[in-house]
Amino acid sequence: MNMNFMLVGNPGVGKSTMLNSMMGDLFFHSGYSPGSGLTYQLDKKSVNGNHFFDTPGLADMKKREQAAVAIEEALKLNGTYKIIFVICLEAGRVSPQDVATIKCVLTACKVISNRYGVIINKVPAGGLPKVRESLQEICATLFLDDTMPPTAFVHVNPKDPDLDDEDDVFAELTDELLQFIMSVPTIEIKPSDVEKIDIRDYEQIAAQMEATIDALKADKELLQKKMDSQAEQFQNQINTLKKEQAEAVARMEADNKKEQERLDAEVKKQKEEQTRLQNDMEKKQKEHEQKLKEHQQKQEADRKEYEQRVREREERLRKDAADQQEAAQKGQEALIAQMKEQQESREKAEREREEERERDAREARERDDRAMQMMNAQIAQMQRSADEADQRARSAEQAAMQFRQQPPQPQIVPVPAPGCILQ
Ligand SMILES: Nc1nc2c(ncn2[C@@H]2O[C@H](COP(=O)(O)OP(=O)(O)OP(=O)(O)O)[C@@H](O)[C@H]2O)c(=O)[nH]1
Ligand SMILES: [Mg+2]
Repeated sequence: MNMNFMLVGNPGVGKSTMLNSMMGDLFFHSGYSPGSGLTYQLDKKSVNGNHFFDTPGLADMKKREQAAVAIEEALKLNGTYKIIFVICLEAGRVSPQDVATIKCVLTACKVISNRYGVIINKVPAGGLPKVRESLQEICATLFLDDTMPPTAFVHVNPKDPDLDDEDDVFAELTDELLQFIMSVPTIEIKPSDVEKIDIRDYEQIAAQMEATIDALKADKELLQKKMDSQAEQFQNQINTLKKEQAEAVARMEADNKKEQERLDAEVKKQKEEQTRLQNDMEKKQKEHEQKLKEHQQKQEADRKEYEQRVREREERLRKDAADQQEAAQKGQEALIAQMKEQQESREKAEREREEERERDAREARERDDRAMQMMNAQIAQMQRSADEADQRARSAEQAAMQFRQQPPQPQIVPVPAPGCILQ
């Protein structure tokens, strides 16, 4: 369940620091701020679905109106609240301003009644035993006003020396404080439950409270009476809460029982469904197994048949291959023989051509030789003819010379017979 945690208190009491501790980190600004409050308007943060509201205090006169609006706004956010007032004692005494603040808020939102908590914060270590001892007396003064329903949920929180006047310092939440916050009663608040916070008489209420507190302190008998009556009220509140708690537990147990019965019925139904499904599944499984077996048998038969076909085909192929190889072998041999034959005929033709060429060459040489011989004979003949001509020329010349020297006497020369050649 989402919870609205709302801390209300006067400036500087440590609300922002405490909210940070509750949320586990520095979400809100905290610090030493003399004069007026550091938180001056409603500040909201959420963690894990829970909402945390930091509100300003009403004691700051200048910002009181703004603070009242902020508190009212936080109360009107609708939901389940844990409302905790944070106060500080002044010299061990309740501050009239703190009482006035609680009174103003409880008056504006009556539905809260006594379902709220009070943390007496920053109690110095030295004063702790005394404060715890006189807690009843402190409560008697705190809830002095009869119009203010007293709460039994009051917690004393010691002062942390590490936080003294520090700014934005984170402090771990102590187990005691956590337990107290968890124990504070919750309250459902609707916006319609919240009236305007009336701050007109704030100072007057505070002054009146101060006077009454002083008077009460002086009148021991009255104080005791107040304490006794409050003790009774606290006891009643605790009894009421216990009763409520017991009723809530009983309601929860009844709801749980109902839920358990519903769940049991659901489980039974589911078990039946499961058994039915299981039976169906087993039946289907068996059918499936049978089908699978048949399928496997068929597959086995198919496989064998296939293997047989493959074997036959392989055999056929092997035979075909052998036949083809043989044919190829023969073809190759025939081709080789043919090539050999062709080669031989080529060589023969070549040889014949060679012989023919040699014969032609020889004949040509013989022809040349004969021609040469004829030529030489002709040259020799011509040489001889030339020599003879030369001889004849020389003879003619000699004869001419001889004729010039001794001209021949005319002689009668017989006429040669026809066909004789003159020399
Ligand atoms: N010693 C000590 N100082 C504390 C404690 N808690 C808060 N402080 C200091 O008190 C001062 C005021 O604290 P806040 O958390 O800012 O108080 P507040 O109530 O948010 O104040 P406003 O926002 O001004 O109204 C800071 O310097 C805190 O460090 C505490 O437990 N011990
Ligand atoms: Mg603050």
